[in-house]
Parts: sequence; C-alpha cells; structure tokens
Amino acid sequence: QKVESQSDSGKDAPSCPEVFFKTNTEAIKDNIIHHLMSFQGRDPERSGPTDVYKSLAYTMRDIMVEKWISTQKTFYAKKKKRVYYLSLEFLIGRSLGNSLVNLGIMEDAKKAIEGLGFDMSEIRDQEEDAGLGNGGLGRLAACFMDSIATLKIPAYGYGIRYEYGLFYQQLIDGYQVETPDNWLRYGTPWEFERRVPVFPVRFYGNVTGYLDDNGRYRAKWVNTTDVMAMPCDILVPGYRNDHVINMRLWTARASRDFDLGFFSQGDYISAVQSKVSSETISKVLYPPDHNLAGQELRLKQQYFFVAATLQDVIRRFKKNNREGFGKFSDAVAIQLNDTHPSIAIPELMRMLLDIEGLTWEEAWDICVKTFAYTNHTLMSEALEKWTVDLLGRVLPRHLEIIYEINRRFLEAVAQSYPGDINRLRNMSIIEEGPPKMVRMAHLAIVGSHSVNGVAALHTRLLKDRLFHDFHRFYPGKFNNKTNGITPRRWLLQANPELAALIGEHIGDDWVTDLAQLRRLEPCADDPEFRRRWQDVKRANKVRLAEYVKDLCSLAIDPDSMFDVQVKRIHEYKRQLLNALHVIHLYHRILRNGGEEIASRTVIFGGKAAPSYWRAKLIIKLITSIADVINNDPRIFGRLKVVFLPNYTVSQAEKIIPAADLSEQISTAGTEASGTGNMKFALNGALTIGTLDGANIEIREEVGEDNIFIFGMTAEEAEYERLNISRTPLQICQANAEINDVIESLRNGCFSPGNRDLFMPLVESLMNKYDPYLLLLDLESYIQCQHRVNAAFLDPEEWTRMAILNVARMGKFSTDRTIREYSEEIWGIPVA
Ligand code: T68
Repeated sequence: QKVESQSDSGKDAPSCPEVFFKTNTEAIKDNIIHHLMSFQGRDPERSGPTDVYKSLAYTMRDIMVEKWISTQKTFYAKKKKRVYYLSLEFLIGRSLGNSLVNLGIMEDAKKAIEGLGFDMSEIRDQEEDAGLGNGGLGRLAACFMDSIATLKIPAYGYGIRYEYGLFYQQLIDGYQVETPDNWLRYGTPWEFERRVPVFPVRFYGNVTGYLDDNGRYRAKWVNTTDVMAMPCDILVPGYRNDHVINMRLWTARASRDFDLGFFSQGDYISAVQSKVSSETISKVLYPPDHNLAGQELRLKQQYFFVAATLQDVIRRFKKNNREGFGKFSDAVAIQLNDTHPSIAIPELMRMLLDIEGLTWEEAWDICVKTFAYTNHTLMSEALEKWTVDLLGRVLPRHLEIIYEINRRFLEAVAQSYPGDINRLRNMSIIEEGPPKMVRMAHLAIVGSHSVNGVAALHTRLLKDRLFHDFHRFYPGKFNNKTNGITPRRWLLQANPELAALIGEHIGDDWVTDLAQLRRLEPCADDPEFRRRWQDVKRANKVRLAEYVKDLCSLAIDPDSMFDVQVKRIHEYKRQLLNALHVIHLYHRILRNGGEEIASRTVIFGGKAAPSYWRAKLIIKLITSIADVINNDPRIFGRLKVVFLPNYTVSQAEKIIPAADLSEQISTAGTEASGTGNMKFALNGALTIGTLDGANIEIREEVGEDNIFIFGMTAEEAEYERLNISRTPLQICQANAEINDVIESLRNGCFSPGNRDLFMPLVESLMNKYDPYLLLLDLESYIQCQHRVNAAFLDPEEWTRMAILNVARMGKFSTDRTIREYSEEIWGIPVA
C-alpha cells in the first residue's frame, strides 16, 4: 500500500518563510479575527466567547504547525533514533493555557483577547477537557509528552482518539451517576485530521500455513474482517524552544473496500450496521482503572491502535533506512505504557516473520531490543489477562506466535532450573485454566529489554515479590524510573502567582531545571517572603471557595485548613480512612467543643469505575457525611465536607494550588507511585501520607520534619495480612473513639431513613482479612492528624515547611524522569 505523508518527508517541499505566523499582540488579534471570519463565518463584532476561544486555539495551532514542520525536518535530516510512546491513555486536559505558556505568548494573547473585549480566563473556560485517560497512568503520559518536547527528544505519542473520554460524573442524591463525555460534540480545534497515512487493521479469520521456496513454514492470516485506522495529530509544544512534537491518535473507520463489497450485495441496512460496528472500536475509553475489562472490544481497541502504529513505525523506518531490518532497534525504541499495548510484541513478530520474511531468531532479537515495558501496579488482580479462547478468536495468528514465544522461553527457563515444574508454571505466559489465560505482563517482560517500575519502593517490590522469578532469570532487566510531573502545567500555568513570587527571588530557570527551586530554601526564614507566600495561598483558596460556591452552593471558609484528597475512588487509596477521620473530628467537636481544633474544610473529588459498587458506596458515604456535618449548627461551621463532582485535569488545576494538606494515605505497598502527591507538594501543600509509592522519596527530599508520615510500612502490611496481630474488633474494644466512629456508621447516623445503607462498608472495615488494613492504620492516622492540626495552628511554621517542600521538589520533574528513560532505556543522550 502506498502511503505518503508530508509529515516527515523533508524533501522536495517548498520551504516556508522564516517565520510565517507572527506572535505579537496585533498579529494574534488579526489572526483571531481572520479565523472568526474565514473558518467560523462569524462577525467579529458579534462573536461570543466560544467563537473567540476556537479562533484563538486555531491561531495557536497555526503557530505550532510551523514549528512542528521544522522539528520533523530536523528529525529527518539527522536520521535520529525515534521513540514511540504507546499508551491507551493520554489525559491531556485543556490545551489552550498550556500552549500559551509553552509558546511564551500568554501576555500578548491576553492583550489581544482584551482588545477584542474579552477576558482570558473566560476564554480559557470555554475549552472542554480532553479526558482521554482514567487517572495517573494517562496523566503521566501527558506530562511525558510535555517533557519530551521540552527536552527535544525525537519522539511520538501514539494512542486512540476516543470519541467519548472518561464519563462525566454527576452527583444525584449523593450518588455518582455517569453520563457520556461527548467532548467532540463541537469538534476540537487542536487536532489535524489526516487522510494519509491510513492503514488496514485485521481481525478474526484463520491461519493457513505453507512452505516457502526455502522450505520454511510461513503463515498466512486469511478470511479476516478489516477496519481502517485513520490518524489525527495533536501537536505538543516544548517550553519556549521552538520544538513541537505530535501525538498521533487513531480513529476507526470502515474500509472503502468493505463499503463497496457489502453495499453492492444489496443488504443496505446490514451493511450500514457492519460499518457502524467497525467504527465503534474507537468510540469510548474503558473506565475501570485497576481491574481487567476483559471484553472483546477492549482487546480490539488494543490491537487496533498497536497494528496501525506499527505500520506507521515501519513505514517511517523504511523511508529513512534503506539497509533493511538489521538496524531496526538502532532506529526505533518503543515504550509500552503498561501491558495495554503489549500485543505489539507478537504483532511486530508477525510483521517481521510473515511480511518481511525474517527468521524467528532475527525477528525475536529485534523485538526484545526494541520494546521496553513500564509497569504501573503491584496488585495482582490488576494484571491484564486474556482468555486463550478470546485471543485466539480475535487474533489467531498472534496466539500462535505467543505460544511459540512461550515454548522457547520455558525451554530456556527449564535449562536454568531443571525439573522445577512449579517455577515453569509460575513464569509461563500461559496460565493453566480453566479457563486458560494469556498473562500479558509475562509476555511484556519476556519480549522487552527493560521493565521499569515507577517509584523506588514499587520497583523493589516488583523485583522481590510480584516478578521475583523473572528478576532472577533476567538480572539487569528490571529498573526504576521514579515518576514526575511537568512543572509547566503544574506550577507555572496552574499557579501563576506562586510562580511569579518564586521568579522574583530565583529567576525563571526552575521552569526547565526544577532543581533550581533549592535556591528558595533561605526564603523560608524570611518573614516578609512568608507573608507574601501566605497571600498567594490565600488568594488561591478564595478562588477555590468561589468555585465551590458556584458548583455546590456551599460556602467554605478560606481561612480554614483545606484538607484535600482528589484521585480515583478506590479501596486501596482509602478515601474511607479519611472519612473515618472526618467523623472522628466531628465527634470531638460535638463532645468538647473542639477548641483546640483548627477549622477544616475536607475536600474530596474523584470518579469511581461505574461497576465498582463499593467505591460508589464510599462516594455516597462521603456525601452523606457532608450533608450531616455541613448542616449541624452545633459545630458552627468549624468543619465542612465537600465532594466536588466530576474531577478532571482542569479542576485539579484549580484545587491543587489552593490546598493546605494533601492526603496520600494508601495502604503501604499498594500505590505504585502516585503523582498527585507531587503536584500538591510542588504547590506548597504539606503531605499526610503513608510510606507508600513516591511518598517515600518525597520524604527523603523534603526531610522528615516537613511531612506527616503515619502507619505501617509495606513489609509490616504484608506481615499483618498473614499474621493478624490485632483484629478490627480488638481495635474497637481498646479504643472508644474508634468504636464511636464505627458505631455511627452502623446506627444510621449518616443514613437517616436507611440504617443499613453503609453496612457493607462496616463489614469490610470489621473484617479481619480486610486487605487494605484500615482499622490497623486508623489510630496512627488520627494521631498524625493531631500533629497536622497543631502545625496548622502555627501559621509561620506551617508556611516555613510549605516553602521547604516546594524548594525540595526538584527531583519530581518529568524532565528528570524522561532524561532517565531516554539515556538508560532508549539509548538516546539528552543534550
Ligand atoms: C497509576 N495507574 C498508579 N492505572 O496507580 C499510580 N490501569 O500509582 C501511578 O502513579 C500512575 O499509574 C502513574 O505511574 C493507573 O492510573 C490506570 O489508570 C489503569 C487504566 C486501565 C487499566 C489499568
């Protein structure tokens, strides 16, 4: 199939003038007006904020595309090794603010917008979030793209252009209700829809074998059902460096052949139905975040985007390298964001064997050198598996290849450990049934040269526990890459006033060299600096209070402690532990007036997977606690509880800069890393947390006096699960306050009219096999919250700690993370 894209041909192209689109105030204004008229058919004098938003976005896209073209040309000219970051999720959020900041034209654009009679914040609020991800994993991919562009690494993101992103969450009577996120309803100005290259992707059918001229077995995959993959590019600008890369997101389209064939047979309606059904592949993002979806459509999504991506990768490789596949892994690195794209391993094998005619040994050598796999979870129930039955039906040739990979792999293991049948069973890519399953993590480990965890503890536990046998078999394959966040979005853009204050004291180099923040340390002891710091925090809190007022019709006090837990709702993340502490505070205020207790506003936000009823019941509990506490006149507003509906990236940008306290309270050994923890600390919130994920490294950086740590270690938690030292019942019997908390859940205090509503939660709390060990950590959590309370009552000391937190967050920039991936996994030195 002949495909030609202008994107990276780099030859015979008419050259652009040096700078085509100018970026001063007048030019931006003219360009907005031009877009209003030419593309939207609007009278500039009668345009509303949505029209102006769109026109400004198109203006930004114009500026970016020019830089993107020249970026691609440098990749081509220098024949650089390219990195492909494959992810089923890119949680981008809004793009306008980010592109204004990264292109360095925020101020000019503001003036242009004001010149047209609008206010920039109103314009920015017109943008829908691109919610093409669930949570941390998807947001990490988006932060990575920002750092990759900023560090000028020749890379591309590849994923799916979901028509519906993560569902919209409403709260009705305190319950989560999901509605579709139709984010493309009015189109998005940020993408370029491309007509080329378009690739066919095949499903189902069967495999026939034949012997080729050399007498070698060759497989042929036939009778398939085909879907076309059409690319959409979203441009990602680096920070003020004229470098622009792209994410290529695929949309499923019925193929033209298919149209002609089926429609000519005369059954018009069935033909349309089949067309619709093939286009459903890219319709919707799956919302379970730590559970297997297991459905056929999810597998088809994974294969669809992988197959299209690898065709694009090989097309580009062939264009730039005429010497054949020997040099493939010198030219291409593919990073798999979790196992979701790991069907890429047998797919590349298939292409090299069945299409390119390489031998198994040649093909396998290329695969292992090309692929690298990032693991994001320690929970075995979250590891992806497909039944052999399903995989063999949807992708029969891939199942054959997986079996052959496994056969060769087990043979090698058996050589190292003769007679160790148990080890073979545990390490096998195929899990014995019934039903027989393909373990995608094992496939990803075997088929990659690098397997990385996302925080030091996580990687240690992968090596010592979850994948211990693999670590012994492949010494050196496992490595750590502690996560990060991009300081462009999460400080400069989300918290411009804090960024400006920092800039006044240490200049702006921190934006691309976050370790520079260390130079703020002396400011922690400067009372004047602390006062200004407090002013910034308070202004952010006032803004959040206004937002809460608008959204929830609830008044909250900007002088109270904003105690925040925002993230997906999950038992292991223990929002319930936080809720128990809230009940405890409530009881204390009722009991003795709670004079010594600082006013608090406890803010929750996050979505539960639609089928995860226990997580949804936790939401209902929080909203019910809020109803009771917020309406109890006896506590004089000293304690308020808010559940903000529909947590998104853009909401996070409003909440995080306003937080005083960041809740990072997962059971130790369950949260792979966390990245919210980093966002809060970078915005001057103090952390209350367990020794889990990256919290441990945050403590190392900020110092143990500047963070509130409580609870069991991962080792202690594991030990407790096996040798229950104290049962929840014994804990309640020994501690009257804890007993009161549980009792109030049991007796319907928060569910008037339905006493038993929260019994399932009580039962899990009181279960001595509670895997998340809530009651075992509750006492320590409450005591730790006492320390938080005391610290907050001393604003000077609190502020000092907050400044030191920010000053010591340098490690947690994705610039550092990406530099490590690039140099240690991809083999690309970073300038
Ligand atoms: C998160 N994982 C980790 N998964 O929970 C978090 N999973 O500790 C870590 O900081 C983050 O990854 C980045 O490394 C996820 O967010 C998912 O969203 C997910 C989605 C589909 C299937 C499985």
